[in-house]
Amino acid sequence: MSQTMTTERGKRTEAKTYKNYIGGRWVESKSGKTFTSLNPAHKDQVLGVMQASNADDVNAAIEAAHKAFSGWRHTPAPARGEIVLKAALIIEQRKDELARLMTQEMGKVLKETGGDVQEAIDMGKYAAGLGRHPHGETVPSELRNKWCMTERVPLGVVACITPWNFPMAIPSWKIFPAVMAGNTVVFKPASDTPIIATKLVEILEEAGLPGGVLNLVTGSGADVGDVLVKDPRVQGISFTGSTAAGRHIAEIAGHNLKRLGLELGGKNAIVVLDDADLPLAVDGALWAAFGTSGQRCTAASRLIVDKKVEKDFTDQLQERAAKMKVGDGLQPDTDMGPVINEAALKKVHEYTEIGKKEHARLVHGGDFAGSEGWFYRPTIFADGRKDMRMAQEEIFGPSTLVMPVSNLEEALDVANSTQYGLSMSIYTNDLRKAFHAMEEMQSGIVYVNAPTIGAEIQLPFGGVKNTGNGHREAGTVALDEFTEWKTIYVDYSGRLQKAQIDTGE
Ligand code: UN1
Repeated sequence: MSQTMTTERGKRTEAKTYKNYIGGRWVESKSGKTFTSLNPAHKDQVLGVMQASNADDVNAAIEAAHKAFSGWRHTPAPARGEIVLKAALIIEQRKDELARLMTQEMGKVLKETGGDVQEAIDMGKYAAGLGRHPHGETVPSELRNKWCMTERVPLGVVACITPWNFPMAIPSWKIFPAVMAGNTVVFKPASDTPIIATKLVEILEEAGLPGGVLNLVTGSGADVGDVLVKDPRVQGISFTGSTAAGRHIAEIAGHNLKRLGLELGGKNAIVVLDDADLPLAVDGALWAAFGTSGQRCTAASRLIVDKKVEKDFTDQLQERAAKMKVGDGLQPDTDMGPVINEAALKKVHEYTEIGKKEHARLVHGGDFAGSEGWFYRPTIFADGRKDMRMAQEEIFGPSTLVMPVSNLEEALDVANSTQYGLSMSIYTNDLRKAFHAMEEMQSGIVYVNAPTIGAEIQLPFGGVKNTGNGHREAGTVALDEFTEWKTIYVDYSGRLQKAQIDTGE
């Protein structure tokens, strides 16, 4: 089905209509309303028409997930794994096509969208294997003829609410482990990337996931997200997004005592000491500050550099940034794509104004880069101080701040002086300094001689302080967010044995 649309600038275009997926069927929203998914590199290009869902749709999705739970919970975990593995293999086959679509829908360059898709493939393969892993332990009893063990059990219906910046990788961190653990899912993707989310769901359907195990409802946070997290049938929520939205969800989940995994903001720092390999540090800073147009939770928006090398570092960084080509991520010579939408563009520019007012020194960029899409130039400020708003607030765009320091201790103090703690990195050739930083950095992820981005799915991902609430995604702990522990004691002595009181004789 497709629809003729008139875009903002009055152009008429054909766009395909996408539906919700509820109980194994593709259905329209009961609201009768739709919204569009646009290409941030070409504001006039409508990629698809999506369902603007309402509470009725959310209810139907929860109901479907609730109904499917018993059957799915009792499906052997290795059999669940076969389906997830098949999905990973389909994604692998279609990697190029999915990467192209993702570049069109969210803007980052093809190499990076390929990486995003690859992360989903990796996560699918890894999660599928969890189906054959131990899901509990046996533990000795203090009494005779008594058997003690633990088992992981699913939560029930879980809500996966995901952002647009990693529109396949992050849903895969959540959905694959959630279904592997035996949960059923209601998936609410970001409204900027609903088509790529739909593709993921189509692939899981094709891989044989039974109807109702995964349900897709597109629409706004207010109309879909809120209803979803408030419903008592939803036992767990996994959310990645802004700190403000996370706090809002946490208040609701806290009131209802629900399981909640949060992955929120970051203000990640790269520390560069005077003994560092400077070109390597510049390479890392450029990639971490401007990859995905700075729109990663792990992006480096603070570059904390020893004064002895700061000028050299900043000059090299500026030179490299000046060579970057900003444009459509589908073009092979583009280094950096657009930001996601107009609000994001305005916010990035607002921080440029804030930076100037705070007397940070604009070294590069600080301006829009064409009007065809939401483009901004790679922006570098210098002379940063830790009390600046630029040094404290998440910008989520291609803007970074060089902050001079006198030594390692000051660097660590500056690095730790924000409310966030997702990813930090240090460039040094001094082993002692590297280990000291590893110990002192208040951060969920620490890199040595590598930038703040580059997390791999077989390790836990998540942050400390206001970046999260203690949960981690992926890695060996991938199932933690989506399971409860059940502890089981079996007494086969045939008599009453009292723990802590009887001696076990
Ligand atoms: C995110 O920015 O939300 O390490 C996820 C990285 C990626 C994941 C980023 N593998 O930057």
